[in-house]
Amino acid sequence: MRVLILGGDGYLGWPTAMHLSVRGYDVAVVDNFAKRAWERELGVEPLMPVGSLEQRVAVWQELTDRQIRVFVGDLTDYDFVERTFRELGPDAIVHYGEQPSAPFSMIDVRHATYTQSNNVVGTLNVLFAMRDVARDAHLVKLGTMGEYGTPNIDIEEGYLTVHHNGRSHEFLYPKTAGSIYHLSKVHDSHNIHFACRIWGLRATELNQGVVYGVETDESAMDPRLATAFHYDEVFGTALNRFGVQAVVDEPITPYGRGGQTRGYLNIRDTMACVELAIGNPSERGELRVYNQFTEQFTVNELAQKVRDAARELGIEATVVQAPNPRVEAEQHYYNAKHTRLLELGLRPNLLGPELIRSMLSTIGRYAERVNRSKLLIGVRWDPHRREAEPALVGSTSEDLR
Ligand code: USQ
Repeated sequence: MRVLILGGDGYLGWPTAMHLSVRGYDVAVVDNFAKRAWERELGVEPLMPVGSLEQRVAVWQELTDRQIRVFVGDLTDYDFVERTFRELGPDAIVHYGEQPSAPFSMIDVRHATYTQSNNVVGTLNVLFAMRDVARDAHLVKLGTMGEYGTPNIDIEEGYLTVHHNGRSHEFLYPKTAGSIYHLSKVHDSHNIHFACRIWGLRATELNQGVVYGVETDESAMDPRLATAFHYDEVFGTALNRFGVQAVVDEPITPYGRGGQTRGYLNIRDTMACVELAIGNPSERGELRVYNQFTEQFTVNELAQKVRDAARELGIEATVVQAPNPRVEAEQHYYNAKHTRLLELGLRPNLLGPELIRSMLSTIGRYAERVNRSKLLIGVRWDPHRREAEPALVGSTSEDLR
């Protein structure tokens, strides 16, 4: 089976390429290395040194004798997208090729418009190229749980049936996204739904929660296969940041009241979910939606888990309730369904103390590389809002509940 991974140089794209390649899929990747340019712009770097895509592909071939083909180009260039799809004839297209950071999209108007045009136009090009030269391919698109926001009702997997004046209709679940980035994915969802309804394309959207983890089985085979793990405010996500903060003796920073609840999953489970989606393609004309996470936590709970695991390694981490740079609900109802991937056979790697300790130990090997000045960069959702004063909490477990 021929799989084309869009965004194959990224935190998830590269491990997915290796994961599928070693399992016998014929894998090709597309990337324009935009993420590396954004890193240079912000002066941030992944925790582990990450070789160029060409170097990593060469190391992979040396170790496994398996080839991963590379196409360098930009998804916002329609001719490139169509040419690549025509040349490769993919059975499945795994689409990670987007600007993935909420804070990046909120820096200013330039970053906001860039994020939406890059993500929405790139995905539209993918849909039109599928329509014209890869009609049978199955699109596996990385969506996000953040599309739904934090509504005061249960979150279903993709759709909601609305009963109104004696009639009912099934709609895409209403979206109340919390950043310009998350909104770009909402717009993608509507465009993909349209392409399935009108052109009969087949697609699966994986509405993923926050991913954590330093490595996968394949990236751990050799340091030269490492993936781009970030801890900075813009590209680092909650648990990954908390782990680095604990190791380098910087305060762990749940924002605001810390009751923000999100779905989380291990990077190894991302690989498994994508493989399950590829192996079970949707029908023609169907957009299937899976909520892709395995557990839900508040950020205070995560901070506490990291602090407790660090203590077992002899690290006394502190937790500081940092002023929230975002505008978001800090205490809210959250009950998101996530049964469909489990029904397909997903066996989750849950977040236990041993896993956090092993993450902290791996991070510890690279502690010298941490640039503390990038832990807080200062992107704010609304620069006109007054900040609350930071308060120190966290001396007891009770404080963090
Ligand atoms: N948070 C803290 N302290 C920090 C960093 C984050 O309290 O130091 C909080 C945020 O305010 C937020 C929550 O943790 O309430 C999650 O933030 P995050 O930075 O871990 O994740 P987010 O911005 O939502 O985005 C990440 C990925 C994105 C993906 C999304 C899935 O960058 O690509 O779509 O997770 S989800 O969150 O389910 O929408």
